[in-house]
Amino acid sequence: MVGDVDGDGEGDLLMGAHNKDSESGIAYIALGPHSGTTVASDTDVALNPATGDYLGRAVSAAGDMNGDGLDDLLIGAPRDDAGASNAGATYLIYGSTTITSIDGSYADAVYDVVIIGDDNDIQLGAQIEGGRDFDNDGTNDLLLGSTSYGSINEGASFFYYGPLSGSLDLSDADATLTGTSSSDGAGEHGLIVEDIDGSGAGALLVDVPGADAVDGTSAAGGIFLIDTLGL
Ligand SMILES: [Ca+2]
Ligand SMILES: [Ca+2]
Ligand SMILES: [Ca+2]
Ligand SMILES: [Ca+2]
Repeated sequence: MVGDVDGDGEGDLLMGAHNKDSESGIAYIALGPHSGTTVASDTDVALNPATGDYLGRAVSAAGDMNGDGLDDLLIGAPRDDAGASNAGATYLIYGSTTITSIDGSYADAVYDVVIIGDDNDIQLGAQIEGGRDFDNDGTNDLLLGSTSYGSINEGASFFYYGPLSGSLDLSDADATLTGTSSSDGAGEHGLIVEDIDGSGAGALLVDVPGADAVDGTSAAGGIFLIDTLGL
């Protein structure tokens, strides 16, 4: 569920099918109310990929990022080539009472904000966490992960404070959390924990499956909690 995207008071669904059409992928929006069985052909909006983009590998609720009262959508296309070959892209699409008007469009033609990867094969958009407010300022924030980022595939997570606008890349991230050794895979999963006590800072949980343990065990894996970004 991604909240109410079209403002009718009913919860809506966002789904990705990244293997469709030889791994080009597709993303579906199914507007509520929901009952019984809905098949892909019944959805209200289907967004098309560029060839081979792996569209919909990750999708996430964004919450209301632009303050218009409608919930917004995050869709990943990790093999998009806008920044570099298979560098990937993450699209933010604002909710709209006329969201069905984009049915059949290409995702890269209808996004409101895009974050693009800028190095070959880092596949930005394979891990997306949105819809939560890290710093309790009333606007949700965004955490993206790339397990193959870096010269030794150490991986990284990229954190952005909302609101977002325009075309962004990795250099626009407000914080970058990188792995330290080969094949750490930092960024495989990430979670934003909201600032529930009003201290001004929540926490980030970043999964680093290849991290070495403190006792020296190689690639034991670990979940890292980051509660200050030093910003
Ligand atoms: Ca709705
Ligand atoms: Ca909105
Ligand atoms: Ca590609
Ligand atoms: Ca925030």
